[in-house]
Amino acid sequence: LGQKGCVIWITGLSGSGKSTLACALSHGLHARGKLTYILDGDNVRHGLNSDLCFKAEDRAENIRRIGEVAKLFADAGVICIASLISPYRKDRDACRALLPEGDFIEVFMDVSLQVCETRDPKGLYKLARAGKIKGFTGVDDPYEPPLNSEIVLHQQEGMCDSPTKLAEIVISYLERNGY
Ligand code: GGZ
Repeated sequence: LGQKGCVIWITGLSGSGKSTLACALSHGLHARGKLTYILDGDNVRHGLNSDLCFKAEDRAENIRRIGEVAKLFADAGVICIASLISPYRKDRDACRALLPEGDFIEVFMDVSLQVCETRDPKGLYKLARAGKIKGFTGVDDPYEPPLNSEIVLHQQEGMCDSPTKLAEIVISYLERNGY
């Protein structure tokens, strides 16, 4: 294969652009002849993790399983892109600890709650504010921002870089680090 596997772990609030970045990243890497696989929280919750809901211990288990599966892909030489809110630092760090030093690359989508809520692509914040979804991250459930992410992608209202541009930032990190 001639390719070193790794895990790119994209964390951030709902609506921060995790899945969009995962997609753009995957396209950009394919164009460079790399093999990738996306594990998206929202998708994996329909299959492997369909027994889990959004209480803290279920989120922890969702993250743990995705971390373990991501590790298997990385072992196989694939660049595995995991995109899920993963609100708890402890759970993210446990996934990091599964991989050899350097092979877990955390990408923090640093987008304020206000911006995510303005975007509200699926109308979920609106439902959460109306009390129709309980325990929604950022509204009435916690999000612990990473303290030492390898990559932080800031996005402010009205100043959004295109997904391709954000993906290029991650790809140049990978290239600089031999992936
Ligand atoms: C947060 C929720 C919730 C609650 C449903 N809190 O933006 P989306 O819609 O498409 O992605 C979110 C997804 C979150 O799943 P994750 O597996 O990424 O979460 S975690 O890492 O915390 O396990 C959102 C939708 O599911 N969603 N209810 N209560 N997001």
